[in-house]
Amino acid sequence: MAIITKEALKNALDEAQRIILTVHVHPDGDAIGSMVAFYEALSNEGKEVTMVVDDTVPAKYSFLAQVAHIKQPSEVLDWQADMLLVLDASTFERIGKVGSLCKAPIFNIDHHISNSQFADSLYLCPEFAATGEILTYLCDSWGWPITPSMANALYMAIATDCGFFRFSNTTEQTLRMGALCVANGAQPNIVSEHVEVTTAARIEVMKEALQTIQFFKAGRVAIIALDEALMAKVGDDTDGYVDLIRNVDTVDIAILLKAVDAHTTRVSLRAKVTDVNAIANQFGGGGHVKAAGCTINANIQGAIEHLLAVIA
Ligand SMILES: [Mn+2]
Repeated sequence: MAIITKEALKNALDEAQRIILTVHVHPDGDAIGSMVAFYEALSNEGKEVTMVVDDTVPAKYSFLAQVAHIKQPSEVLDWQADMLLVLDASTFERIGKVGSLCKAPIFNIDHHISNSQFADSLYLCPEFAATGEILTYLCDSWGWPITPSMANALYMAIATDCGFFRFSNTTEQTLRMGALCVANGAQPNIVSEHVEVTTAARIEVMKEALQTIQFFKAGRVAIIALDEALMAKVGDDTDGYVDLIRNVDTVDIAILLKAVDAHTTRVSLRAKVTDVNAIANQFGGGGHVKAAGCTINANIQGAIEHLLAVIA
């Protein structure tokens, strides 16, 4: 493993002809926006690029033209490449089957402080709010044109990872990179309309989810729990649930629990003050200081007990 500079990354990209691009499973706005934007940028540089994700891509991202080119692993006919470029994923496991199917040298561009340094070459910027912010910065500093469709994708990537410029990871540079996207043709209202779209059915599920909210530790910790029955109605799109509790005045740590089965619970942690990356680390997970995730081998009630035991 080597930590590389942006110059070394540029040299490696210049030399590579065939590049396979991938992102983490359960792809979010940053993962998808970053991947389609860099797909276009690398294609414009004359590269032969394949995008692959070992998961379904949520339909709300399909307004971005290049999303139609994203393949499932079973659709990739040729895994030979000069480079497997992994965006926004912090561990080898997070790229699913792609990691075993592609044997090319792994390059990783990421912003997770918990990055496990799994790649052969890592370009890591933990102070950046989004992988999309890194890519906007790279395109700008390398003089790579940012087309209107790239700008929309990069804007979506940045905006979705910083709560549309509201979270603590939003820096002066985050706003500058967002502004650069808009200067190059990104349409913030169009991105918001697609990404924040909801349905009447989803609001009905949210009504049920609201009933599960519990407060602990004098209101500093709030938990919203989606049991197996609710998860079946929610599907993969669990965006927005943690937002129902994170803005409560007394709440520091907002936790979304998602039942996978009777013995497994996925946990999303958001904080105003506490280092939730450290909490997630205790269960083998991680992420960012103010936003992290993990999986606990227990049912929802068990997960609540485990979490409350490690939260001061
Ligand atoms: Mn990200």
